[in-house]
Amino acid sequence: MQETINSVVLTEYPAQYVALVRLNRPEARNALNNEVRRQLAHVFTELSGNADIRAIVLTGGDEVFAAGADIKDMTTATTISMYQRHAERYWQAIADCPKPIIAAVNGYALGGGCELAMHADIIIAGEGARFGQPEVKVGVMPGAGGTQRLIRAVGKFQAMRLLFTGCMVKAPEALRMGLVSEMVADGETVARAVEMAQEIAKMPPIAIAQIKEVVLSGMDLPLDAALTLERKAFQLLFSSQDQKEGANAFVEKRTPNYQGE
Ligand code: DAK
Repeated sequence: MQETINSVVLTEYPAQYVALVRLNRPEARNALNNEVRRQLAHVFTELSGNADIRAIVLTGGDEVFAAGADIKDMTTATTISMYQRHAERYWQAIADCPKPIIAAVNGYALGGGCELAMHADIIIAGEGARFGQPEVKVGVMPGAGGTQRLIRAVGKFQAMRLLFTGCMVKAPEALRMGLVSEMVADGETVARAVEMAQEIAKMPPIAIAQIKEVVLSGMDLPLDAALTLERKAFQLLFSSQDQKEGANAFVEKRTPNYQGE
């Protein structure tokens, strides 16, 4: 089944409980203009509230994941027009998505494209993928979390190298740096991401959502507060039917069937 939201962002359902969101602006190398951002936000808001979806794969094209914000739009942009755009609302819809997001990256993930990939929870890269934050080369800097998410992913010294020079790193190096979760052959990126999404979709959805919330919220808290958050979320899961199902299935030596309740 394929549902076309419209031309620049497509949503497919390649397996039960799994949605595949695909950027579709190949003529501009999937550059993220306002319409792409708006549609992405719409799709992620819808999927966030859809109980039939337990994992989301986000991808671009075979040659380019996304070449960043639309530089052509920037030639006439002013401070006020950038402010009034409030693009952060669109990005926040992705950041707030409680479901696991797996980015399947082929080709270039640059600038806003790299920032988009970093909104995911897991990044599967094709061997030919390239990551970078080249905003500095066009006179600006990352504006959608690139400085903050990159330093958290790879640490100060790699982040500064990428941010100051705008250089690209190929998938094997990105994997070593911690910017990529797994590297596969270029032709297998989406299939592997969907396979992993299916694996995650078999897990108890409330536990998965709690893991995501605690990891992302906890990483910026003092350790004591983060550990308290973890403990409370752990205790909360004992109210779920899925917790009983998981424990009973183990004891009865059968595969658990999680309902998300
Ligand atoms: N914007 C607009 N058009 C782009 C584009 C981009 N980022 N990237 C490519 N295109 C267009 C090209 O202009 C060209 O269009 P035509 O000339 O055919 O009209 C077409 O796509 C094909 O591009 P190329 O001929 O360059 O294709 P190649 O395969 O040779 O090269 C490339 C692919 C991805 C290596 C190259 O296109 C490239 O270097 N692109 C620019 C990469 C880049 O510098 N990205 C960073 C952009 S700055 C914000 C949040 C975030 C941001 C800003 C604000 N707010 C919250 C407010 C982020 C900023 C950025 O990302």
